[in-house]
Amino acid sequence: MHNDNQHKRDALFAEPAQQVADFCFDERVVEVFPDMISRSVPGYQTIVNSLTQFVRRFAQPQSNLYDLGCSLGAATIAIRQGCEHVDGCQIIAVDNSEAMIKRCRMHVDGYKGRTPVTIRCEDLAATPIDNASVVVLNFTLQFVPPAQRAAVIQRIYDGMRRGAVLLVAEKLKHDDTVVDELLVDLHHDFKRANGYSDLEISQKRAAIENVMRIDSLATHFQRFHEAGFKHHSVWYQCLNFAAMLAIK
Ligand code: GEK
Repeated sequence: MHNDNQHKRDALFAEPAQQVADFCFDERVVEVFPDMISRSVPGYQTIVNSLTQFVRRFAQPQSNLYDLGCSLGAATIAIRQGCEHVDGCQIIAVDNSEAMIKRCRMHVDGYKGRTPVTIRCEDLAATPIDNASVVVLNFTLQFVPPAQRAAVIQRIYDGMRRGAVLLVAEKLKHDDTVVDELLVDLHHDFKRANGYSDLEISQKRAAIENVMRIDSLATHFQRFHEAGFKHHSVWYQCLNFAAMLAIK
């Protein structure tokens, strides 16, 4: 993203806290979000850039494209770049953080594009999905309460056209504890190499633990299968972060 935000460094967990509060997507997070996500999520930029390629292949004329949990609109902008030559597309981007949505509107307006984009502040579980050719959940499903996830995926499936794609990127847990501990450790090394201190890493971990509940790959695949998707796969993985696709 090319704006001033990019240069605001995330230091939200740099000072020792008496008690670490649960993480939430408020104004303070919005301020540093692009820096936070790129220094914390291995492969994030590769995944966002690749969305354009997927959209080029899957966007159908006169269809809707959804970015659910859009934050500041990085994926929305990538989606828009992919469908500019497809007639009659419409993008719907939603996030339930008012602070994110306000800044997202500014970001998306800063880019030219002929595809109309509707940006709404709402819970994605309530977003009507209809006539969709592409649906993106880029690191969002992990914040939806686990008990709601199957229903969310089912509603998405029901609102998709035949041949449409669902693109889901998530942090993963591994049932094999040796592998899980190794990948968690390597992820912390990745964060350290990107300038986060041990204190920042441990306080962020404490802040996020009640808010972000991660699934295993087997759980994601089972959910896709049960919703009715004909095909699913991982198309990219870096450490314990993976991008998956599911085709109706
Ligand atoms: C990107 N996709 O840059 N309904 C709507 N939004 C939600 C919900 C919900 N129920 N729960 C959480 N969110 C983006 C990155 S960030 C990932 C997505 C991260 C929103 C939340 O407000 C936040 O903006 C986003 O999901 C998750 O490609 O911070 O690790």
